[in-house]
Amino acid sequence: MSSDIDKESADWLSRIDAAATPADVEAIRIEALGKQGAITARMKTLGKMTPEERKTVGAALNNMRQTVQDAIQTRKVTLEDAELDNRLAAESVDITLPVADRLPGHIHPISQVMDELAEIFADLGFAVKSGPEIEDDWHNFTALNIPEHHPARAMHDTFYFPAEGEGAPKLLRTHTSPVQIRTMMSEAPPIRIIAPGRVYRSDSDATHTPMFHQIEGLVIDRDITMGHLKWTLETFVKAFFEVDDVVLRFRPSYFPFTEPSAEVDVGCSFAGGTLSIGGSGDEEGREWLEILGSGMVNRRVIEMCNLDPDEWQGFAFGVGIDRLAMLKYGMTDLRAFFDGDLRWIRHYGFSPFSVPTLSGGVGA
Ligand code: 2NL
Repeated sequence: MSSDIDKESADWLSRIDAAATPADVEAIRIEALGKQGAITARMKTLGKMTPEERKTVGAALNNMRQTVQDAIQTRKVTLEDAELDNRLAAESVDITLPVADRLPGHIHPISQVMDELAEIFADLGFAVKSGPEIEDDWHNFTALNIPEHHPARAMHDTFYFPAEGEGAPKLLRTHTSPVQIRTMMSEAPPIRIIAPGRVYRSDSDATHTPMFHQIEGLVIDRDITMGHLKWTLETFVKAFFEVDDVVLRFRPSYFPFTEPSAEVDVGCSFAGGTLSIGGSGDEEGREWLEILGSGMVNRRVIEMCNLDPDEWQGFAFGVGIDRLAMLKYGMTDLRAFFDGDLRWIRHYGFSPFSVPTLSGGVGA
């Protein structure tokens, strides 16, 4: 009996040894040790044996079962390892292939220009400030020396919210000046800030959208003069357009919040159908292009912010970001900025991986 079992055991082992794949080994395992397997069947015969027989045959059968089980496990691992080695040897990754064309997304020109402006003014010591887009009448108008029923309010085609009880209704800010007002109210001078952000006016055509972007700058300190304003704007325009021979023209103007006020034009040329910044607009073949409004902060605005206008003065300016982007990067229709057309953003957008944003920086 025992030699019979030894022979059967040897047969299983040689079949296991001859198995060529893990699947072959699995088939043998089912044949031998499965529920209907040959060894399982033989184990079931133990119950009908005498106790003496069971002792010897049982030990031999258990021994066979364990040996076969171990051999199957070992052979399976060996064959699986071999299969993996073959695959690793046969398969290869061609790392010279181009990567799959995943859309990386683009930086919107407005974000790009805002980043460029923040970078330029950071070099000049300005901090970036932001504030609410839903404003109250006082911060948007009154504090800026635009009293109620003043015709200057009509200059801004303001979006008002429905009135809530007493008092003036809330509105969508028409400029980012309220951010500067809030800063003057909450921080002690000296102040050097820029306030970029969305502003709203009820206006819509090829050059006006009801929402657009503005950046305002404000400096409040002792003994600030128009000379500081001129140098700051000149340095900013040179850095932004990356042109050295920039000529600015300060044209007297009126804003309720500045006195004196100046609109600023930059000399440029449209020769060849494209805009190039530089030179004096008074030269042959050149023109003046208005780019921003500015002035010395009206002393009434300083007073309104609880500062003494005899101690603190400053300058301020306001620039349309969308227009700056169009001038620098050559778009012609402002409305396309907000259409969300992927073809437009792929053409005019910027790579999120291209740093730094400016070639030069401020060369002051
Ligand atoms: C324009 C004109 C300007 C300001 C904005 C300003 C802000 C405060 C006080 C005084 Cl808190 N002024 N801002 C000053 C002059 C002009 O913008 O035409 N922007 C496109």
